[in-house]
Amino acid sequence: MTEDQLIDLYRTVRRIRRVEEVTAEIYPSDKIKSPVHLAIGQEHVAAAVCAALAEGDIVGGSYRSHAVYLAKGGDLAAMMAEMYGKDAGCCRGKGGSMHIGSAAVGMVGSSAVVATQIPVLAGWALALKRRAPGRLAAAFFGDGATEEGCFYETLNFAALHRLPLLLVCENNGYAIHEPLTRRRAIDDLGTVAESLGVPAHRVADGDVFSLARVAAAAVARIRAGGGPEFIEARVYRWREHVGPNEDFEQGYRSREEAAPWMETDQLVRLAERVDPGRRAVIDAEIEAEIAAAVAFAEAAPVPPVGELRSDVYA
Ligand SMILES: Cc1ncc(C[n+]2csc(CCOP(=O)(O)OP(=O)(O)O)c2C)c(N)n1
Ligand SMILES: [Mg+2]
Repeated sequence: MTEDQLIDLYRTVRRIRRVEEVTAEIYPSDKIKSPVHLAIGQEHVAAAVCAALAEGDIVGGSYRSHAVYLAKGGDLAAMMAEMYGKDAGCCRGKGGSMHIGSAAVGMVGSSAVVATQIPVLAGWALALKRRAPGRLAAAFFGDGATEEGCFYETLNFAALHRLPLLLVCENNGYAIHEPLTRRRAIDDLGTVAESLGVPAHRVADGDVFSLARVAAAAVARIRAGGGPEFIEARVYRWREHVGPNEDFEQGYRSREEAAPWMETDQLVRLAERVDPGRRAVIDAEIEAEIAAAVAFAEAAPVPPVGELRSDVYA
């Protein structure tokens, strides 16, 4: 990784972390008009993967997609306005946190229906294969998504047709409150992908540098026509499934279980490698950008009533 790539990656992860921490602070005020699923603790996956992507590549994710949107270059003020339900939001205030997207940066959208982004991104991969060889689509999803039928159907189809599709599984070990160990007999999700003909790579400790390396290599092979690949990044969700708080008192998981993941915070590991002076400048720029985005969202008007039925298909 070059010095510039390291600094970019630090900036991206730090920016996402701080955006979500500020989102969590604002949330109790009820100014944010949709539920928030925070990626705090696992935001480096989207950052490391998107660092390997180009502008013309397409991404999409689940309801937990602030990181994907921001890492792909999505406008922060438009995302904040979206969460506030404002007309200036990236989806005109009609999607909210769970359904962010931006055609301008190739983020086709996020779906709250578990795993449904996977076939949608495969459709994009098919279109790109036919119309824009060399470009690819990347689907971001959780471990729970690998239990849905459309996951298997899509991987089979993608492998058969050698689609330029990168499958990124953010395995945080839980689907809401249910641990992976109570849902599957095996915990190596890559073997599931491989059984369908999709080469798989596992980053078992979620290490951001390994992830960046694995993602860059997979992206290069996919661009060259090698067909779909699957990356399983083992990570940990620091906050509750949905909402701004910690949830270690709820009884389904413990702070002790979280501790090793927090001790190896990938943001800190990145920060340690960046010159402190340089870091201070970046951090200040991020804080200023976030403050401006929040002010923008607060001041922006809600959509006019006449807009109620526009862009609504059913
Ligand atoms: C098809 C479908 N079934 C169930 C739900 C309810 N649900 C919402 S989030 C979730 C857990 C998904 O877990 P995972 O894919 O691991 O993602 P994570 O929240 O951990 O990022 C479930 C079951 C849903 N939204 N869609
Ligand atoms: Mg999960």
